[in-house]
Amino acid sequence: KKISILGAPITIAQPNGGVDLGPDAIRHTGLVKRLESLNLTIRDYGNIPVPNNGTDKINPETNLKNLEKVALGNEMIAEKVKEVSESGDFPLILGGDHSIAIGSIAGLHDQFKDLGVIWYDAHADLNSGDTSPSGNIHGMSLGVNIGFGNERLTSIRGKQPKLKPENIVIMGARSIDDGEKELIGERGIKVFTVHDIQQKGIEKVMVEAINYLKDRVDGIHLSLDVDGIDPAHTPGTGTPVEGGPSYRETHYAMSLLHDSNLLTSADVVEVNPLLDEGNKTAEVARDMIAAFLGEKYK
Ligand code: DIR
Ligand code: MN
Ligand code: MN
Ligand code: MN
Repeated sequence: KKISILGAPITIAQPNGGVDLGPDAIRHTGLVKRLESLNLTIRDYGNIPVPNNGTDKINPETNLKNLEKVALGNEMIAEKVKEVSESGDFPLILGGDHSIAIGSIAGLHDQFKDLGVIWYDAHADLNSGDTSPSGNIHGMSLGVNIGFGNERLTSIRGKQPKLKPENIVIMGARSIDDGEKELIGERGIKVFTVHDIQQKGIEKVMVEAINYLKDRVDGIHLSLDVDGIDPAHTPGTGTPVEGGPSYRETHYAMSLLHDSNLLTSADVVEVNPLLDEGNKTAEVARDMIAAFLGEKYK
């Protein structure tokens, strides 16, 4: 299998400087060597030159920050993802903040009309300008993918929604805003909160998610926000939330996802080395990538 690594360093869809350094922090953990040891062929395309000169001002008309530049960056990401995906490679997109999933999933849409998504995150990222408490577009990217939100974003690579709500599974959620809860109910989006993980165990939850998706999708994209994992393991991220699934639970979930043979692409986002303890969060990201690409303990 061939893996294409794309750095997608958007930082202006959230307020903390440093998440633009995420792709290089993950590379510095020896990611490529680790994946080559799994007999994978790796091509690293470097970082996409997205515009990152933003402001922290909310546009009062849209309740959004940096809309045009976030849209331009995501158009660039979408083009590149489309190119590597259509070449037959597995796209591995390193963020950057979680807004980059607007571009990555738009770029996959030509090839995957029924893409399934596992959104592993403390948050649901289903806000829009109408519901967002912050104006930060990284909290809106899953909403944009189902066609909800500002048209400048939902029309990247065409006006059609890029995901069907019934093809989405959110996992690890523990901070969902009121407007997001409403949308989840209205659209019937499947959510496994940390309480579901506590109750059923991570194995049952992941197996349920895979079984739920497998008959209705033509591929599965993992969108792994490192704040989905407990901040004891991933302190280097902008919006940590206590009480997440552990390293061990997440690693096992990633391993089960690999073994499903359904995973076709992934993004790993919100690693911020300026908020980290050493390079710990990037190292955890590397380990999770190795797990969903097939590394085993024995
Ligand atoms: C919050 C935080 N729901 C917002 N979202 C975050 O601003 O929309 N997403 N941090 O990753
Ligand atoms: Mn997120
Ligand atoms: Mn998050
Ligand atoms: Mn494999």
